[in-house]
Amino acid sequence: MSDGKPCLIAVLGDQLSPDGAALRTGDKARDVVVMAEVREEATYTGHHKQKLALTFAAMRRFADELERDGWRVLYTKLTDAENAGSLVGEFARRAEEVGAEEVLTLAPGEWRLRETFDSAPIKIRQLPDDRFICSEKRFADWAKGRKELRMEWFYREMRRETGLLMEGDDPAGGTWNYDKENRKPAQPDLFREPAPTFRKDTLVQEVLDMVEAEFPDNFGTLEEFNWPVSRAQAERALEHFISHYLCDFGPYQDAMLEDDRLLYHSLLSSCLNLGLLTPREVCDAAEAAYRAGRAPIQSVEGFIRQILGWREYVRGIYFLEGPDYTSRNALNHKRDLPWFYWSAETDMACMKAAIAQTRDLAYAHHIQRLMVTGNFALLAGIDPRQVQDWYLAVYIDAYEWVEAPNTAGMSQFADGGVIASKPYISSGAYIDKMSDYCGGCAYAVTAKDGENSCPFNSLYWHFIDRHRARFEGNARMKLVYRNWDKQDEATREAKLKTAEAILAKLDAGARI
Ligand code: FAD
Ligand code: DLZ
Ligand code: SF4
Repeated sequence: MSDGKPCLIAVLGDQLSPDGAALRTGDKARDVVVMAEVREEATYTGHHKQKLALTFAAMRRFADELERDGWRVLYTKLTDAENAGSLVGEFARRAEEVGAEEVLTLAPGEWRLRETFDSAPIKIRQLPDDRFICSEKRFADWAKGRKELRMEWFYREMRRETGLLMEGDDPAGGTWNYDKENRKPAQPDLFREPAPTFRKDTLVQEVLDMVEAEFPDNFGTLEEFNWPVSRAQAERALEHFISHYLCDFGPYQDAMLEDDRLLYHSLLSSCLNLGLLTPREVCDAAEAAYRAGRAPIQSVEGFIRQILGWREYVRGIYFLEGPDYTSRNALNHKRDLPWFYWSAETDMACMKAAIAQTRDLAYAHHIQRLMVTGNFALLAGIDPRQVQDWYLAVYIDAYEWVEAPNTAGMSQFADGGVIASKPYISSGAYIDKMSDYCGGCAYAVTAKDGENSCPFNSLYWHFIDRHRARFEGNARMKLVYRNWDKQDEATREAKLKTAEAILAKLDAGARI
């Protein structure tokens, strides 16, 4: 890079941050930015149509912004005739065009691409992605020598290190974690400020049309597309969340309502994952609301924990555990993913609601992902690779570094307990407590067995029974096994028989 030759600075579709290390290192007067919409990235999974549209629209907008900022940008659109079809192919083509010998980029958020870049015929220098609060090295240092990794301990260290929500050496409000005060069910609130809307200008409309034309069979619909595609729109989304929803975020973050698909969630994950917002500025904005007395500690702490804690933690785990993480299957689950995950054609009201909103919005909130669709897949023994493929495809914010640990680890226990100390499973009672789905369901949540009983009820005990050897000794599950063993044999038999019938229906591709 020093002999006067230009360097190519590659900005990938989820690296849309003007102050990432690659752009910071580059020289506007000499270097050239390369950005490319390519089939290889558009098809490594069956991305939701809205995810494709958001990626391409945000990339185009960011390229415009870089040009306005004085960069020379070589941008390839998906349908350009000369498009090489892959990132490495485009880098090579552009390098030849400008006489560059080296490509500089932020290390991608996926092992797949890191390995591809390492073995590319052109030299690609991958700089550590410094858009996170905790670097990969920092996480590895923290993890070194620990017998067990737990998010809570990591999170407290991050609080101390960043000073976020700290009063000297103590946590603000006197407690590190306010989860116990949260977890409330919600009621519909007709007076709540509506979610912000983002104008579909010509650029966005062009991309939406292109996605519909090029990917007509991909999962999802585009009608309700309403995602921030630029830094300015992302700032507006953040501001709106802080002003109108943060206050109630904590208590209702686990709640689910049939007619309120978003509740008090921020919908900021796509902005964060694309790089339109930094995690630090989002945490700072939430903390400022607390300090100004505009939001209570339990909401602000709950929100900051998701970003400073969970988001940084799962990324650390993904890169610490290595490329084989996604192929683990600790529970030896082998069943195929039921077709209704793609069609929403099921009589289970909770599953139907979560999948239908996923199709229409490319969004479902954490508890829908974990305790509805994830819970069902785990109880039913679905192959975790297929479950991961689904989560990677269907959500607006899906990138492997964050999707895989959440799905394989937190949701499916496929990593054998690296992320979760016990499986996240529940019967229908939890869903009934946290949502209003069960009232309108074809199944009876109070029925424990029989054809009309809630499938989560019998599948729950089937899971407990079939995984006794693994979980019986887990201190956090002792009570559950005691409860199972207390039930008389006929009751247990009836539950297991009901579960077997449901699993047989799944295997036969029948509707449930
Ligand atoms: P909010 O509820 O408003 O939370 C605020 C922010 O905290 C989010 O924007 C997100 O950046 C962060 N956050 C919250 N929970 C997590 C978490 N568990 N891990 C990482 N960050 C978190 N999140 C993704 O960004 N991409 C994924 O591909 C993804 N896949 C998931 C798969 C499963 C099975 C599960 C259970 C969770 C997954 N999550 C994923 C985490 C979480 O569900 C989403 O981040 C969240 O629902 C996004 O909506 P929001 O922006 O409204 O979040
Ligand atoms: C997700 C995505 C898609 C759909 N398309 C592109 C693309 O055409 N060009 C690009 O540079 N990046 C794209 N991306 C984002 C990459 O897949 C992402 O950088 C990796 O998944 C690593 O996180
Ligand atoms: Fe879901 Fe069971 Fe409730 Fe139906 S009864 S909505 S399947 S939890």
